[in-house]
Amino acid sequence: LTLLRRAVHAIIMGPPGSGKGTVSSRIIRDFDMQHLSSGDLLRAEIAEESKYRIVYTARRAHGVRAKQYIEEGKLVPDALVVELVLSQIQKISTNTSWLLDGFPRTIEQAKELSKKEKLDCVINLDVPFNTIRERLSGRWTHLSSGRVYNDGFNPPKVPGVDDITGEPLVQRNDDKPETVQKRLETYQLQTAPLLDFYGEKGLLHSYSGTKTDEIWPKVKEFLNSIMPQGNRSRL
Ligand code: G5P
Ligand code: MG
Repeated sequence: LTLLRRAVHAIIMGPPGSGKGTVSSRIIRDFDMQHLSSGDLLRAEIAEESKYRIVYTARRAHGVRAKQYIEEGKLVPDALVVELVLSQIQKISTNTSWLLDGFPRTIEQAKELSKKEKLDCVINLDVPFNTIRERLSGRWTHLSSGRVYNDGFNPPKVPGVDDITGEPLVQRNDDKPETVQKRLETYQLQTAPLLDFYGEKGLLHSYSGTKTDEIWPKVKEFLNSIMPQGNRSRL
């Protein structure tokens, strides 16, 4: 007898630097979900295209178009991100649960997503902007996996080096203080309205705090309530 489990479709949102990537890595460690981060997808496209230098005209060159917006702390145009993320979701099998990180980020993107997919919940990380400004100056990222570290909070075992692959860590171009400020303004203007949008649909689960270690147990408790035993396929 096979126990049928229903795939869960979740979103994790919050201002830049609120801990979406950090909490997502704990979620996929403990729950059987596939993580899709729109920022990681965009950065992967940029890295791929700059590696080959030549952008084939047949390719859509998402990365080339996205790069400038990201470096200015602006949102990449809806049409580009929607296509990129929805095409990745479609590659995930229908009985696999997924967690979208950083998408949707505008009402328009949320409407496009809702035309294609049913959502179960939206986890919102509500972290004060001052806490965020401090954190992002100390962030180190492993670009190809999206793993993040922080000088004080979760430093890599060897400074400047990813724990798993041994590859070098970098500071993201958009973590400069002036770009962080711009990203926070963009969030306030274009993304914060989604809180009402999902709140009205009864999907929003908000967690406030200044420390991921305090927020995480509450997120985990909530996910346990909708995915008993971590939703592992063999129960
Ligand atoms: P991204 O890549 O989605 P943001 O700006 O939304 O970028 P970001 O910066 O990736 O979000 P995060 O994932 O929320 O932040 O946070 P994180 O990386 O886990 O944690 C931040 C730092 O704090 C890390 O160093 C971590 O170790 C540390 N930390 C975590 N918890 C704690 C704690 O408790 N204490 C301390 N001291 N430190 C802690 O998007 C990038 C760009 O891509 C484009 C946009 O241009 C965007 O600006 N983009 C889109 N454009 C349009 N539409 C979309 N849907 C788009 N998605 C991406
Ligand atoms: Mg992130």
